[in-house]
Amino acid sequence: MNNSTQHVEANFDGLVGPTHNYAGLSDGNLASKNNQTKASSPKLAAKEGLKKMKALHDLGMVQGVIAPLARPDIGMLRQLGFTGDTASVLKQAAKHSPALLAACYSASSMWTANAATVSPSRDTHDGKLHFTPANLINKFHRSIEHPQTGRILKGMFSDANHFAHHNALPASNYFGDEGAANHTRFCNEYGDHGVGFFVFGESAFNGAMPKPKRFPARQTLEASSALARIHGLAEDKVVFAQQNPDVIDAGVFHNDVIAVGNRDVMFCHEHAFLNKNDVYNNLSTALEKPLNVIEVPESAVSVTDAVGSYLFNSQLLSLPNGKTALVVPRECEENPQVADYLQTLIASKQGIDELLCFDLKQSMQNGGGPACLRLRVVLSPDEQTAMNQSVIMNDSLFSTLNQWVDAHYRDSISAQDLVDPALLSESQFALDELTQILKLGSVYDFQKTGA
Ligand code: SUG
Repeated sequence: MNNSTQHVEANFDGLVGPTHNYAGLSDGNLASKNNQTKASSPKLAAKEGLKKMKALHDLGMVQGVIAPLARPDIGMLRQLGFTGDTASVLKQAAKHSPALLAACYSASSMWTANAATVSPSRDTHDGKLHFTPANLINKFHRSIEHPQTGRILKGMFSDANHFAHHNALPASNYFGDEGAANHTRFCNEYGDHGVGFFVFGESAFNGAMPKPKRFPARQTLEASSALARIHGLAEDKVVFAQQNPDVIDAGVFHNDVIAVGNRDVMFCHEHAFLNKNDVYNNLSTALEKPLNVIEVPESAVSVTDAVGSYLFNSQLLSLPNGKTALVVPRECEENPQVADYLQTLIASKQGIDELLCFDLKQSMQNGGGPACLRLRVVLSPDEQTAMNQSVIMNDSLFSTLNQWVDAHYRDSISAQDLVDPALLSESQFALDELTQILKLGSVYDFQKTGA
């Protein structure tokens, strides 16, 4: 039996894929819409992400890598009626539906906060660490992620004595599930029994509950409830809360754009939740101690500035030196209100001791900040030993992955490049090599993806 203080929270970041591009695919995600016509740089994007991973590893955190999905999804394009050889499939899709081609090319799996909901073994009925890949049903380009995501997670956490993998929830709007972006775990020590905090945007079955009017609510109460049941969480250790529909309409498409939690701290905007006082009280009751809520008032940082800077899409980390760090994107330093607020926050010693700032512009331009890029997994020492060691960041993996990116990634991709069959073969070649670097086994079904 492992001691509760020996458990760690590991961050598994999505490695940006070789087809990273901007296509305006996410209604309700303002950055995605605003950068729709920009050229992307897959090489820069992957390197920005790798730098963040390496920096966290250097600080003594357990940091892992999640492989990107194989894109384009030629199998899906064929399923949708495009025929012939691969080049012909790409050409027909580009002619008849550029949006569909872009959707099947999206490197959106990089935002691994949406990969799955994860419940640590200490919280589950059978003492195993549970994973449910998110169905991401609200956006077509994301709804096609979960089968491959599930295979990759199994390639990383394969030991059935320790790890339990579930199928994604049914592919219906009733069960819209966005994974860890709408789920946070609070606890005392990571190895103590924690509280599962599930935040939904609307109820699919109860039409009387409030809903956003302008943009979609991606997570339903019904999905969140099913996840808590499937993972076998104790009822008194689960709290459900509804996102404020007005903030969804202001561009907060996931809860992790307006709130972040770690251990017994929640850093959030005052307008994040409906019935916020009940939410805070319920969390404290389930936690069996007062939750430290660091609530940012609209007068200090408006919801608009929070969405523009991604202040709350930060990582709240317990560093091995005992300090708590907030990992923010560079955009927070560039916004004067947010930068001022952050200085006050650190000086006020409310539970966040230092700031770490990263340039993640390539991901930010598609609406993905530091917190979107990582999936948190609390691991006991035994689970750390049992998992695939080749996905854990260290100096050697950092240098191998940088060389791999240099060898295979393009400097730039625009919409017209998506029809180029060479981009597909370059991506397939790169990912084939990656499965060997990360010892993942055959997680990509290239035949089905048509490469
Ligand atoms: O689902 N963007 C992603 C961003 C996900 C951010 N994740 C979290 N908040 N956890 C999304 O909206 C844009 C793709 C494009 O437009 O090319 C996109 O999918």
